[in-house]
Formats: sequence, structure tokens, C-alpha cells
Amino acid sequence: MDDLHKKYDTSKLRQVSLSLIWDERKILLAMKKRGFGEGLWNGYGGKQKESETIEETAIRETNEEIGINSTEIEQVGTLSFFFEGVPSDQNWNQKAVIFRINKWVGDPVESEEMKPKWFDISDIPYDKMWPDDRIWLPKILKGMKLECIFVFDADKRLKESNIKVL
Ligand code: 6U4
Repeated sequence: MDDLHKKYDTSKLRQVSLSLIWDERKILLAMKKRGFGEGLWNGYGGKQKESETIEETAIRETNEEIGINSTEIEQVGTLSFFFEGVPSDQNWNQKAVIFRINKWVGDPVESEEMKPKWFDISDIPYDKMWPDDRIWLPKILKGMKLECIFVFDADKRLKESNIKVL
């Protein structure tokens, strides 16, 4: 496989947060009810504001989308997404910074944007998730820290991937 890390410049991508809660038995995913990734189970997250660090984005977006207050978060990887054949003004290319939420206050609740649900670690609904998730999520759940690049076509089909274990 080509070294995508040489071919694609990830340094200029706009950043979004992608947060997850899990332990050795279960993981909290959330159904995206609207916008990018609608109809897919996903982590909770969204676009970084200019005034924010990416950690602040992760805490704010998690609160907005599933109602909890994160009190301890840990960065566990990055996912750089490139969509080929999609005009750049659509702004689909993005870098998702993945956080594990280790401590939080409150119970997850449904919002206008997302509906949270616990899944057994052995029963993750990969068929209803972004196609890259089945590649990186099992590794993250094993405790690996990753730097990943995923290249999609305009129909959101995954074409190429590269995973760097940190
Ligand atoms: P808003 O501003 O909320 O209307 P929206 O279009 O809903 O924006 P955004 O930016 O809030 O989208 O959410 C993008 C979220 O989707 C981020 O948490 C990252 C995540 N995401 C994007 N592509 C993904 C992919 N291929 N795999 C994955 N998560 C992805 O697991």
C-alpha cells in the first residue's frame, strides 16, 4: 500500500472531536439523527470553534449531544478523512481527534442531534457505522494509540487506509 502519510497533508485539515466511553464490557455509541453521518452509530463530537482547544470542543460537543459533563478525557488517536471528488467548498475533509472519556457527571440522554445507547463490546454494530470504524475501533479498544488516514470516494465508500500505531 502507498504510504498515505506521505501523499496526504493532514496538517491543514479542519479539526473535529470524536469522543467515546467504554470499559472492558460495553461501549456507549450514539445514533446521529441529522447532518454528516446521519443514520450511523458513532462517537459524539463535532467542529472545533476558533476560540477552543480541541479538548474544549470534545467536552462541549459531548455535553450538547448526549448531555453529560466530561471531567477526565484522554486523547487516543486521530483519524484524517479525505474525500476524493468532492468539491473543496463542501469541506468534507477533516481530522477527527479521538478522546476516551474516563470520568463524567450525569447520565447520557437523547438530544436533537444524537440518541445514545450502550452496546456490548462483542456486539458493536459495524454494519451501521462509518466503514472505517471496523478498522480502527477494535485497536483503540485494545488500548492502542493511532494516527490513521482514510480516503473515501464521493459516495462515502472507503478506498484506502493507513494506520500508524503510536
Ligand atoms: P453540525 O455543525 O453539528 O451541523 P454536522 O454536519 O452534524 O455538523 P459534525 O461536524 O458535528 O457534523 O460531526 C462530524 C462528526 O462525525 C465528528 O464527531 C467526526 C465524525 N465523523 C466524521 N467522519 C467520520 C468517519 N468516517 N468515521 C467516524 N466518525 C466520523 O467514526
